[in-house]
Amino acid sequence: MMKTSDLILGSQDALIITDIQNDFLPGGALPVKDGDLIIPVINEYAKLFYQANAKIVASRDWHPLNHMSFTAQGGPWPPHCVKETKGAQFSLDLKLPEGTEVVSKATDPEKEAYSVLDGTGLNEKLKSAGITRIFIGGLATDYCIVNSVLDARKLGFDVVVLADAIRGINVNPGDVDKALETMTQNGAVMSTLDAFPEPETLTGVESPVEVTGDKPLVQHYVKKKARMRARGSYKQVRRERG
Ligand code: VGL
Ligand code: ZN
Repeated sequence: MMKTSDLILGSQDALIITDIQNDFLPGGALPVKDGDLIIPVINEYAKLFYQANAKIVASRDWHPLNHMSFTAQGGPWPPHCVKETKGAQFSLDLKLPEGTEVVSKATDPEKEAYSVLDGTGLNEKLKSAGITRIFIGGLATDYCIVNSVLDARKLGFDVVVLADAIRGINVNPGDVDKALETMTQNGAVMSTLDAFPEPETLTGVESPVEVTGDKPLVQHYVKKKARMRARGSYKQVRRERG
């Protein structure tokens, strides 16, 4: 676990939220047990990182209908996260701040890609934004998370795994424990929300304003004046349709 003093966030940090999509949640095509329980925790992290002017990335598994990972093509998984379907949409409970970068992965029918850094262009984007440290949470520990963490370490990022914001599949018992061990052995460190320094006091918290149709779902949080930036209040990104 990390010391609080090492967890002061800034613009060199990125939060990567992986695959909080309907199909990976209870009721979905490939549900991760208790996957929904991490969503409120991830929302808290998103607020914290937004206030710190850190970069926020949300990945989505985004498969073509004939993806090689599906059983019909001889793969291990039932069809899931087929692009532009309801199952591939982010959970409505996930509150993504305005400015969140959405990254689609495993879009090539011929190739599995669990890592958010595999063929997505994200490495280049993070590097050119001056990001040196990534914090990662989401689904699933034993696939997306572990593979993303290993890639991130190879690419030279410091990596913090948000241990209270991940859940795994455990196709074989012990897969999640093995993934955690692999990540730490490769230099990732674990942390939890309570280890982070207190966030700035919010001066004007309002309820989210939900708008149907093509308008964004907006969350207004006014940052403290001293930390105000041009982009202004906390807003939730618009969701993809379809
Ligand atoms: C994933 C199973 C199937 C993941 C993707 O990214 O964690 N897991 N497809
Ligand atoms: Zn997949």
